[in-house]
Amino acid sequence: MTILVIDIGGTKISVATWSEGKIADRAVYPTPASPADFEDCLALLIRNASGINAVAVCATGFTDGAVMYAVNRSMISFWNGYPLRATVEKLTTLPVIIVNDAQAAAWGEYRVQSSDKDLMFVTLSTGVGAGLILDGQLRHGPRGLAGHLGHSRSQVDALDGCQPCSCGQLGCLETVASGAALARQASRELGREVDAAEVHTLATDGNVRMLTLLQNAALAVKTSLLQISATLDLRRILIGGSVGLAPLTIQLIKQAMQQDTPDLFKVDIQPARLGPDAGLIGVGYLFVDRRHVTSQ
Ligand code: BMX
Ligand code: ZN
Repeated sequence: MTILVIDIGGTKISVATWSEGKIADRAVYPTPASPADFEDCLALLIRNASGINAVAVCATGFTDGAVMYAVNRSMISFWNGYPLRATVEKLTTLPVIIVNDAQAAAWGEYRVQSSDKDLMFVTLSTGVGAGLILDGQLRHGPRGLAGHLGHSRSQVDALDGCQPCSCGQLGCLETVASGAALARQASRELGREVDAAEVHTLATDGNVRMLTLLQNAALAVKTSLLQISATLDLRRILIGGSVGLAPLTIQLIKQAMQQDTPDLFKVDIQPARLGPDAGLIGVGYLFVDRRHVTSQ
């Protein structure tokens, strides 16, 4: 079976063809800002695919499998009840699935690892998302919200103080450690526009203020991970996403984990095995493994 797999993020859309857990013809496009441009982009991706048997889409936001909703309402402006499944079904008669991006990536990581029945995948990218596998089942939740760790209160404030989150709460982990949050804090600190990639480059080149910013974000992530792992008794947590896969990020979270953490609560932190393809590979597996998904 060959599946067209699409990963819709807050900043970019990745697309590929999936066959038996391997992807080919990967391409990346910026996420369009308007529904009309977004639908044109989807139409192009689907029209260009040949020899496929299904379309499997994972996307930022939570979903009942048909409609997309935003938790962070500043990320995709029209994601407030957007009928993604119906939109894709207008473009193809093939079977379609729609899943949250981090949940799909968690399933991908689960399918390619060997032993653990429980696994958590955390993406640090435009936002902060996560997916949970418990006892071999992907946890979706009745509303599709499971895994939205990025919207739990961070015990560590951002360098520019406790900030409102676009989900309506204050001081969420996403306001401290997401790519958007790093860019916001660095831009205020340096007095010019800086994106998350530049924060990493500057910190790697010895900029102490940018390194302090990344250390603070890593401490926030570690503190949140400790809480969830103490709650669920997780042994390993996998980190992905464009910010999460930066070598400095993993190194700083590991360092934070070694500091002031009793051995009992230490968690093994590793980069996602599937790297930036975890969502694309995972959503293909989810299509073929649909029986493993719990919705309640
Ligand atoms: C946000 C939320 C999550 C998503 C996470 C990472 C929205 C639109 N998205 O917390 O559903 O998993 O960001 O998303 O509310 P990404 O686009 O940064 O990969
Ligand atoms: Zn929030």
